[in-house]
Amino acid sequence: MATIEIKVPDIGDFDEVAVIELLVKPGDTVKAEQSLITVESDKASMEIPSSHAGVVKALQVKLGDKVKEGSVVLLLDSADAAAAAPAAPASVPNPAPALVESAQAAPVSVATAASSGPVNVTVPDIGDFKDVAVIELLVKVGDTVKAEQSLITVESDKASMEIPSSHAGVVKEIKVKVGDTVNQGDLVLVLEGAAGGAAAAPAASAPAAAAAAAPAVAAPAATPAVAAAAVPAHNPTALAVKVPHASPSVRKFARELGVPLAEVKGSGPKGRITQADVQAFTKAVMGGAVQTAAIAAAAKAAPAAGDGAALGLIPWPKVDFAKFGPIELKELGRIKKISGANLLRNAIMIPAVTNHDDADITDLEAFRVATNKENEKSGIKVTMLAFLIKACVAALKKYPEFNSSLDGDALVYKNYWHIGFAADTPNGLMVPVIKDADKKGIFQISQEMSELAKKAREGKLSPAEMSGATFTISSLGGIGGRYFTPIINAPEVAILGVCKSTMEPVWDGKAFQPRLMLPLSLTWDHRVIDGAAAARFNVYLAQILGDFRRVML
Ligand code: CAO
Repeated sequence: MATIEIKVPDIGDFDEVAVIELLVKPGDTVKAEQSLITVESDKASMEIPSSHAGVVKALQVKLGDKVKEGSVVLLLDSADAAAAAPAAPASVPNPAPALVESAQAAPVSVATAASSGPVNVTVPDIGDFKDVAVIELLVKVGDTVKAEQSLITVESDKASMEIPSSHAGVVKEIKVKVGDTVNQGDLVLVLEGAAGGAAAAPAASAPAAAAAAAPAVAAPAATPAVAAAAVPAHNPTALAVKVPHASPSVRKFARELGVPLAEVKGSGPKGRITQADVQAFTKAVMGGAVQTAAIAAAAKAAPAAGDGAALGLIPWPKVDFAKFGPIELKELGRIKKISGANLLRNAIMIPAVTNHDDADITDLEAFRVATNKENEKSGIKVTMLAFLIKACVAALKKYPEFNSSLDGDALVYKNYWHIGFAADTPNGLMVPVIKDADKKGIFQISQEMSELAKKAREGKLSPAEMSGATFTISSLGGIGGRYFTPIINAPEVAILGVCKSTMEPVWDGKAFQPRLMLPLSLTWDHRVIDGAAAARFNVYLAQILGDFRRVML
């Protein structure tokens, strides 16, 4: 074990960048390549990774410090380092892909300047980054842009950066969309009437037609200061208000929760959005103190009765009910409004089919009752739903398309099994999620389910506790009914509805036997799943419920 210094690796031409986030603390165990701190320039943020695995001994930087290549970030007790370089605690190899954010500094293709014809704006030299995802479009067709004005934001797993325009002009065509991946040289957009000239050549602002035919050549990287000096006209402020200012990890966190960053108020330096800001925003939304623009729009677009105009339908009947008898008007609750908008979208957009079946749970129910009796003192009550969750995981593993989501023309197969369950609450329907149900036993699932259901009823579920489901079960077993047609919880592709089990006479080939039968209703997305697959899924599920030992096969 040796104590080594972890230093800021090559970060390109940045002279000094500010430390805006500490991602580890003394005592933390870190892996090689794990991000340690986030640093930020005026247009990009990046995470500085560890070159070795080990335990953090002491941080050598604090928030607000300026660092550059070679600055010591922290001291790490590392067994790796001892093995690799026992006598050299000082310098460590350059980790990770060099986190060079050269985009805003070296964007400039010294190319067509004062041409009035179209100009192709391409992705400049972005250092070692490959296949970075476009996460924001900052301009639209018809916008007038200045040279150096940011056009799109791209993001890798460790850095986000804005890609600036090499010319001034009017946006004629945008060649990328959110979700695309781009590399150096890829076409971003086409500008027309590029009268401002290339950004790195402000002197050419007087028409320099001679440059018009020159091929695009990426200019050498300049520091942000140089870039700024070269483009005095560059004015990031108007843009900065529009672009949420957050580190890649915070952006990722917000995306996972579905939080619109543009609506979050940043409390960090220069209005930067922190993870705590995103959490506070989510809490405020869940508590009803804040409404996101999307929710407000959805609630407005899909009021309780929905007017159907957007779908070209005839208007919803307007009836003066008071004419026929006494009435009382009560505004729908917030959860009902939100779930209503979601249910309407899912019902309309998904070509859904429901298969009904029965499972013989006579033996399983006897086992459940005996188990509860044996474990009376544990305080954990096992209900049929816990077995159903486990049985569904087995069926989802056998038929993985039921555990997938549609992404355009592609299917995303998920190698995790998080099962949502519909919970009836005084405020409306909530769907808490049992995460990694495949790794949990029946007792653990039962206990988590009862805790989550309690939280749901008390309105205390966190967004994280309702996110990430890959499949949902809606059980009305405790209430009654025979069959129903549950609505798929998009972007999932199937949902299982369960009703109350009843004793029924079942023919065993010789005689009718009294068997406890559980009604199952599986709704599935016909874009992803075929009828035969759905029938197989149900048959397999019923087989497992009929003989739970099959789960082990
Ligand atoms: N058949 C017969 N009895 C059943 C059963 C079934 N399929 N499922 C549960 N039961 C029994 C339980 O064993 C329990 O009996 P005891 O009180 O005698 O022990 C009783 O019904 C109540 O069970 P429960 O509902 O408390 O527990 P659960 O694990 O089955 O369900 C929860 C938990 C949170 C899913 C449930 O309380 C709930 O909210 N269900 C409604 C879901 C819903 O609204 N779906 C519709 C969505 S579409 O609008």
